[in-house]
Amino acid sequence: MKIAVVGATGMVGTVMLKVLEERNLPVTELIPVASEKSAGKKLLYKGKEYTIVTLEDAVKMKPDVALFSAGGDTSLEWAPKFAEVGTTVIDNSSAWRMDPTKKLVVPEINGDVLTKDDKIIANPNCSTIQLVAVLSPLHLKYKMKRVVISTYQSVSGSGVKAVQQLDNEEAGIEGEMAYPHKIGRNALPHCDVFLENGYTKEEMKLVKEPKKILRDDSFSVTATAVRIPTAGGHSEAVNVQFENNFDLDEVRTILSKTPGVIVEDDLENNLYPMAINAHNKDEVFVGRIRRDESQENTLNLWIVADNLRKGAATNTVQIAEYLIANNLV
Ligand code: 11C
Repeated sequence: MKIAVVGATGMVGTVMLKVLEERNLPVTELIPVASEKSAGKKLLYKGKEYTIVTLEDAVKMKPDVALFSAGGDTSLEWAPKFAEVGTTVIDNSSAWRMDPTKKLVVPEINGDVLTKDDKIIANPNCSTIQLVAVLSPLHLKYKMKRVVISTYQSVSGSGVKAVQQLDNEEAGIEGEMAYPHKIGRNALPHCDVFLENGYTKEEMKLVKEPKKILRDDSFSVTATAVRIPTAGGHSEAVNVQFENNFDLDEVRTILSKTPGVIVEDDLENNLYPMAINAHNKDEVFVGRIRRDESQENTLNLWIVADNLRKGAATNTVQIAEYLIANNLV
């Protein structure tokens, strides 16, 4: 399998290479792709040196699969060019997610929607992936009516410049600002850009993407997305009202049997999911599982995952694995 990684030197691209290596995909030829500035430089994959190439050269090499993490504009321009030469693109940007002709996939939930004809496949937003990983099995059992989400998102979700801003602030160094305000010792109710309706784009991703992945728009969602000074790992407080009543022990059993989900919920031992523990892990962690006593059939949850792994690189690689395993590529 000839696999290209577009944006190979970026934050998510670097993790994609790591995950590809760890999960041992049948890569016969790796094509690392980056901007003109990085072209010609070398990078290591499984102990072997590979030369970084430009997008133009990569298209000519006709990879079987291209994992894209190079931003929405690059994806809009280049994903169709790869698709034209027969490459299956799995794109980590927001460019294609809500396009009705493209699939938005978390393989454990809706991998079955994929066919050989899907040449551009969208990877959901990080905050969405960890949310639906936990909500999907509960929705199947109890049917969701309304979901209220508050996120606590790490600076790594905003990219290298934001990680640098936090590092600079912690070291007391004046530097370039990625955010309009200080992030250290702060909480910014501002992830991605503001839209006409007063919500941020990140909040609206949480409203729209779960409905597409779960193939159901009968439930309603509202969200507030907040950036906090954690280096990696997004956390979410989730309040979910179901049509049907539930039993808390049954909820725990369902979640503990869900592939890719780990229940951490032992109050006596102060065990609950934390960003610091989710770092470098591929699973989604859920805890603080409790009944909302103010409203019937309603559950409160705390959901945490490594936003660069299951939230981005790992899910993208898992889509590639699914395609390979089902002879769809
Ligand atoms: C954040 N979720 O943490 C974003 C990062 O739409 O793929 C990923 C943006 C996206 O700000």
